[in-house]
Amino acid sequence: MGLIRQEIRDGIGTITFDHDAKRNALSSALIEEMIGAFDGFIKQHVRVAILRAHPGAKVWSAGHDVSELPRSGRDPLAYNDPLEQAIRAVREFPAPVIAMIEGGVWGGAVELALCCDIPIGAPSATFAITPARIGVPYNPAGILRIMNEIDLSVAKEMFFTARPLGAERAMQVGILNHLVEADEIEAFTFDMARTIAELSPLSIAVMKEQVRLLGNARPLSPETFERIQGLRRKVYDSHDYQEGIVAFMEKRKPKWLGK
Ligand code: YXS
Repeated sequence: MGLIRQEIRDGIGTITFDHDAKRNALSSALIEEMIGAFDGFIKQHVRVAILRAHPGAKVWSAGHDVSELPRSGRDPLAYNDPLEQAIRAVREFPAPVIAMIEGGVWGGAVELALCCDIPIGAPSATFAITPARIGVPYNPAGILRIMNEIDLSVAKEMFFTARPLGAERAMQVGILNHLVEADEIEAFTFDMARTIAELSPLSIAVMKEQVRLLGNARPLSPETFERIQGLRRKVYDSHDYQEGIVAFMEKRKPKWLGK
């Protein structure tokens, strides 16, 4: 069953999340289809990609598929986790990726949206970073990427409250480049895509890769790396990590013990 729909027209590649039954949760199957679509866009020399949900969607994506979060003892957001692979696919795609956002964006899907090059939202767009809801220790690469995209104090508020941020606030804090009425967002997005598609693809591809490489340029001593890994292991070996996932699956509030 297709979990995404994809289309190429006039050098513009569109990927539409198509798994409303699971609120477009970023399962490994959906991510595999998404990465396959990006690979196809590269072969077809697509000039710009658009990542979206259905028109009028209540949920753009519910984030990582909680049922696929590894149980105890393993890093829940390791380098080869499907969500990390999806984020790398967007960041390394050799053309701009526009996130056209209607509806709620949850958990790791916020990072996916932020890693797109040009986020455009409708008034229905909301953004909630939710590891604290699930008991997951977000990964260092993801934290750094979010720190690079929004003010540190706003990022901390989002991590520590797990509360959704509305579209207006998302505009104020730099999560969105544009806030466009729902009945205009498609025309607005495709107009921008057409503008990009008419410009030099090589120049744009190299500028995008330079921004990615320069954005990653923060030295991390082995000691700091080991300290971070130790902190993370403490969480994903904990009771609370298990409890967060089980509570979600049982549709009840988690009982956190802080250990
Ligand atoms: O009960 P059924 O089988 O119909 O399935 C339900 C939900 O279980 C399922 N679903 C998900 N399944 C796996 N992973 C998810 N993230 C997920 N979200 C939803 O979809 C079916 C319909 O869900 P339901 O009834 O709750 O829909 P709704 O319209 O009432 O509410 C939509 C949401 C998005 C507000 C609600 O589903 C929700 O709060 N979902 C969880 C959002 C979330 O906390 N995501 C973070 C996932 S963990 C993650 O991304 C990172 C690891 S981290 O946490 O570190 O950021």
